[in-house]
This record gives sequence, C-alpha cells and structure tokens, in this order.
Amino acid sequence: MTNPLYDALLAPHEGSDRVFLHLADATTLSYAQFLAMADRTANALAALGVAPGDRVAVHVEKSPQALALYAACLKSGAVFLPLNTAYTPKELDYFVGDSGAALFVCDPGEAEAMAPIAKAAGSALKTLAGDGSGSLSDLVAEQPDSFTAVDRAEDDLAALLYTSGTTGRSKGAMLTQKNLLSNAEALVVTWRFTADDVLLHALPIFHSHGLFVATNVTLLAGGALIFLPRFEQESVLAQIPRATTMMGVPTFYTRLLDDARFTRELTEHMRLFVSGSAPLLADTHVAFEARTGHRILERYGMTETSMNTSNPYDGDRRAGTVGMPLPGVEVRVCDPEAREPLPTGEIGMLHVRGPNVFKGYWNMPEKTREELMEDGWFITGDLARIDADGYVTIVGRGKDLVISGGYNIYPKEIELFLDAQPGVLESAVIGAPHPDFGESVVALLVPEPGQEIDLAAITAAAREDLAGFKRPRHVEILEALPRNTMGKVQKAELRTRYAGVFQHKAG
Ligand code: MCA
Ligand code: AMP
Repeated sequence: MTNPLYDALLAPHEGSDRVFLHLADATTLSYAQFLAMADRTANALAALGVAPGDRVAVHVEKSPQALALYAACLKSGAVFLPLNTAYTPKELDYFVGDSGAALFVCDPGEAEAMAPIAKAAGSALKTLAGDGSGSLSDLVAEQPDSFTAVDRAEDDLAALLYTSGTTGRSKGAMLTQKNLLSNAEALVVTWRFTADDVLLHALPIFHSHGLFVATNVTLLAGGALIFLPRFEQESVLAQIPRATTMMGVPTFYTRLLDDARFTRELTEHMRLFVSGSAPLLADTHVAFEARTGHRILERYGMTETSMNTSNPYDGDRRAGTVGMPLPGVEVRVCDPEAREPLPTGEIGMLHVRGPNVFKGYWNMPEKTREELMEDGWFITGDLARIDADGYVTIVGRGKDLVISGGYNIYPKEIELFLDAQPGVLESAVIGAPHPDFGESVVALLVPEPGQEIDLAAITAAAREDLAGFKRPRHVEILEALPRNTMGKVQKAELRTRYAGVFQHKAG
C-alpha cells in the first residue's frame, strides 16, 4: 500500500538539504527541516487522537508551521480543512460543526472565542500563531521527528474545502488524493515546473490557489517557495529578483502595475506569471506585457475541481481566454436546461470531467447530485464558449456570485443577513466593478413600511457576523427593488444601475 500524495510530494525530499522555504526574515528552511517539522506535527496529531479520515480544521495565519500541519495531515491520512482567516466566530461555528472536526487549530488570540465552538462540535482545540508559537507547537516540540506515512487509497479524502453556496449555505468540497495529485502532475508538465523554480508565494494557504496550485506544484517539482505571510506590495517588489515564477489573483497584478517600480528590468529574469481565481481583464494582460514584456498565463479553476484549463506555456496566451483543458481534463459547453452539448462556438454552461473533479459535497448528497452528474461531468455554474481551436472563454456566470480580490461571495448569504436586520423589509446584493478588487459588494435595502433603517447598526452587525471581504462597500436605501412581471428581482438592471459606483471611490 501507498500514500499517493505523500509518495509524490514529500517522500522524494526526505533528508534533502535543498531549500524549500525562503522566509520573509531572510532565513530558509530546507526540505529536511520542513519534513521533520511535519513528522513532529503528525506525531502530535496522533497524540491528540486524530485518526486517518478525521478532519483537522485550521484557522491560523500563514506560517511554515501551518504548512507543516498540511503536510502532517497528508502523511497521517487526516483530512486538512483550511479556513479563511477573515471568517468570524459565527461563520466558523458552521464549518467546525458541519465537518465534525476532530481537531480545531486556531490563533491563540481567538482561543477564548473559539472554545465554545470546539466544545459544541466535540473537537479538541489547539492554537498556532503566525510566529509559530501556541499550544499545538508546544506539543509538536515534544514529539519525535520521524513518522511512518499512513496508507491511503487514491479515493481517500485529503482535504475538505468549503465553498459558499447559492442558497447561502457553504458546501464542503471533498477532494481526494487522486484529485490533488493528478492536478499537480498536469500543472507541473503544462507550466514546465522544475527543481530550479523559486515561486513567489504571497497567496493565502487556506484556498486551492495558494495551497494546491502553488504549493503542491512546487513540492512535486522539488522547487522552492518565497513564502510571504501575505500580499504586501513592498515585500513582493523586494523579493521578485529572487523568484523565477509568481502566481496571483488579478488584484496582485493590477496593484503591481500601479507601482512605477514594477518594471521590465525588475522582472526580466522571471520565467512565468500565472493568474487565476477571477477574470483577468484583457486590458491588464495588455498593460502587463507592455510594461514587462511578459504575457501573463491565465488559467481557470474551481475549489471543486482544482485547475481545469490553462493558456499554453508555448504558443498563444490569449488575453481574455482561459486556454485549453489540462491533460486528462475534458470540458464541454451545454445547454443549461437540457444539459446537452451545444455546437462549437456557442455560449452555454461549462461542464468539466476528469481525475481532478471532486468526490462530492460533504454530507450533501442532493447538492452533489444536482451538480455532479452520474457520468462524471461537473456543472461549473460558469458560462463559457469554446472556440474551434479549443480556447475556452469564460463569458459570465450562471450562478449569482461576486468575486472580490479572488474571494467568492454569494449574494444570498449577505441578503439573508441583511433581511434579518431590524427595519429591513428586503434586500438585494450585487457585485459592481471595483478598480482594486475586480468586483465588490453593493447592497440595496428596502425599509419596512413606516420604519427607518439604521445603517450604522447594520455596519456594526456586519462586522460581527461577516468576514471583511463579504461586507458591502456601498449601501443604498431604495423604496422598492426593480422586479419583472413574475415578481423576480431584476439583478441585471441593478448591476447596470450601479456599475459605476466604485469607479471614482477609493477603498
Ligand atoms: C481584504 N479585504 C477585502 C479583500 N481582502 N475586501 C474585498 N475583497 C478582498 N479580496 C478587506 C479587509 O476585510 C479589510 O477591510 C481591508 O480589505 C484590508 O484588509 P487586508 O487584509 O489588508 O487586505 P489586502 O492585504 O489588501 O488583501 C487583498 C488581497 C487578498 C491581497 C487581494 O484579498 C488576497 O490575498 N486575495 C487572494 C484570494 C485567493 O487566494 N483566492 C483564491 C481562491 P476592513 O478595513 O473593512 O476590515 S481559490 C479559487 O478561486 C479557485 C480555485 C481558483 O481558480 O484559484
Ligand atoms: P472558487 O469557489 O474559489 O473555487 O471559485 C471558482 C470560480 O472562480 C469559478 O467558478 C469561476 O467563476 C472563477 N474563476 C476562477 N478562475 C477564473 C478565471 N481565470 N477567469 C474567470 N473566472 C475564474
């Protein structure tokens, strides 16, 4: 028996003195040091009673120790469940409870607030800070630095990643060993990653992009990461000279373009810039090439599928498209209702099939059946066109989704929150173009007859209940929402009406 992810991503580097992590404080961690840290962490998980298949929920700052916790889960067969650091206790309560996590690791500063959540879910609670300290680290420090990898089958779960849902309830995407490994393999080949690569890593590690795409690809290739705690302009500019590749959401690239220090000279040595998680405007693609001489390679993925398509490494990286299916991945465009393939070039619902497609939603068999068809095709919710030469263009979304700085926000979740506020009869939430985040959230509120809406109170309540990136950045009170003859709120009209709301507004 084997453990496919451990065997491919970690085992080849056991004992290696090569640098795996370049840290912001100019220190480094070799593969051997990192893997010893992972082994001690795996022993700590075992000491806490975490068994293969158990979920480990993780709400911590980005750090080598947090990454070692991921590696420890892979090696010990636990299911890694990373959570956005912006989530509030109210949001976390659902994820920890729904997943039935055996262990919940949080920041020491929030341990008190998290204790009741862990207790209600029956999870052990340990802490880990961004500087690597905490009660988990204390336990890890006492452990031996060798751990025998636990056997895993291809179909066993490696990770559970929650994605927000159209109904307002988040769904846990079950990702298997095979899902993650097949995707890393496809990306290493497609993007030509080697042991010589040094990837500038400024993404969070609680999402597919920073965790699986950037990290798994680097591990599989045996390269190194410049592991920054977050995207921060100064440190990114300072580190670019040491990197060969960078991965980011479009906001990273528009911010860099806004800085005169981001020049052709600074980036001349770079091999590759990859963009994804949100649409890269064709204008940004063009401006980036004009400034640096590099054509950003745009790819397209989802939490449920990891990466699906990519522009070619050699060949035409076409602005505004997301390229062709990765090796082993099939895509088709179908009629949204009939679910039958449409002729080439027509716009319809994009379906994806392949070893990358997840196993289903955690404890949601009906949702799984709705979106993952029996013959393996997954209905992405994205509207697309496939040209005769195979290039896929995402033209819009069939799902009511806002993507802000690479984070997904489902309007329904915000509407449910707003509707429950005193004085609010109903609400509509839409995304409007935003110069920094691509899109940001606009909320339109209708008061109960004869009542006043207290916007300050709603803002305060939003701070309690909603992660910062979900909070509306523009709120207006309307007498009524525009509706069609069927009584349905006309969001398209609202989107047109509020399209310019952030264009001249900072923040
Ligand atoms: C932070 N804020 C945001 C966002 N991020 N508001 C809207 N959208 C955002 N994305 C708010 C905070 O709540 C705070 O508000 C204020 O901005 C400053 O926070 P700070 O943390 O300093 O912000 P930042 O450092 O400027 O962060 C922006 C960022 C970050 C660098 C673009 O959001 C980021 O790293 N995004 C990457 C997301 C990502 O990795 N997505 C991949 C998903 P206040 O002041 O009110 O408190 S995986 C995926 O989509 C699929 C699989 C795929 O294809 O990759
Ligand atoms: P997530 O829930 O984070 O997995 O977000 C996945 C969604 O992000 C997809 O369904 C798309 O709507 C969007 N997305 C990811 N990459 C791209 C891209 N390159 N262009 C357009 N949309 C993208």
